[in-house]
Amino acid sequence: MTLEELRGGVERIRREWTESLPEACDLEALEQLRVQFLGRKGRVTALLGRMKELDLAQRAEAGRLLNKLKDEVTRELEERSLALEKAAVEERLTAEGYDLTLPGVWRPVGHLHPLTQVRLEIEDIFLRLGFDVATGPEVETDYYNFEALNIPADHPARDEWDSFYVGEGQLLRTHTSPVQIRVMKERRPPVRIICPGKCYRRDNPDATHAQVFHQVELLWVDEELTMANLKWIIGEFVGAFFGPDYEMRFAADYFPFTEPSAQVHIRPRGRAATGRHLGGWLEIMGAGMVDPLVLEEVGYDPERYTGFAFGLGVERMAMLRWGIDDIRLFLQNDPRFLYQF
Ligand code: FA5
Repeated sequence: MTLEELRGGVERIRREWTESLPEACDLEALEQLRVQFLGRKGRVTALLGRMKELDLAQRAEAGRLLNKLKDEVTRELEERSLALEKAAVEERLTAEGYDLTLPGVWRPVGHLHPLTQVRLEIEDIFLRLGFDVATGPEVETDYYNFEALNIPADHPARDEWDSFYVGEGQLLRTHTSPVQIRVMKERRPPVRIICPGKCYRRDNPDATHAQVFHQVELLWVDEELTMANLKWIIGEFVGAFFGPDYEMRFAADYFPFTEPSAQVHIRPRGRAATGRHLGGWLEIMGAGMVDPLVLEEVGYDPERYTGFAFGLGVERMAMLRWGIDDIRLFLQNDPRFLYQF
């Protein structure tokens, strides 16, 4: 073979390639064409194989011609392949009847339950004040729920916490106060914790009482703590959570595990009170100075340490914040209620 014959061969292949390419109407036909021209036994490859018949001096020119042909064929093959793929996708979309310009379907995105939002906000306020979060079991023993809190079996105060018993000496905790005992038994003072969690009581359900509700317990034990520190911290907390449109008052109370004891009431005023059914005072927590008997029970020296604690109703906080007049709404999971928060 001469260089001229090779040149002729290149031109012929080029021409035939250009004629055949538009006829390959799908990816399968295109693949056949690729094999026919560029495959192991294809026409370009065959011509490349014949280069050795040329004089050495002519091989460089022949190589240039053949490489150019191969590059062009490869590039055009790729272009055609992309165009065919695109056309195939478009054809499928048309056949399936998709209209990509139609607006999408609105899918509701979930969010945190209002009670979770309130709990997280309460935790946030106390974390900033230097408290840790501690937790305890919901199925408690009589000892932690009552005995260690200075409420022996025959104590009349047990009537306050009508309980769900689940077995001998075991009950669903009626408050988060047992977590105080568990933490104090594990740590030495100073102790500064809050304990959020569920509580269970056989209360008659009404607008402000549920049988399952949430509390956040607070406990601070250190040297030289007084009722003034307790009042200060409650004031800080109520101010941070409710802002200026709410009033707070303390009233005397009794708990066997605190002395003295108090309850805290909150009432919206001004704009916050407008149009609310629940316009009056609502009790949000019980509080007090930890009774020395409780400190002794956990092995703290009551001569050296004092402490204070409170138990806060999370539902009540949410009710006051949003003007919700029935606690049962939180448990019904009605989306018309929940999507408002
Ligand atoms: C207690 O549970 C005490 N453990 C609180 C405490 C802790 C006092 C530490 C002193 C020191 P009380 O039963 O009052 O106290 O409940 C505290 C708060 O929980 C109430 O103010 C109220 O906000 C909420 N609460 C109580 N019972 C219910 C209920 N059935 N439904 C919804 N919230 C309730």
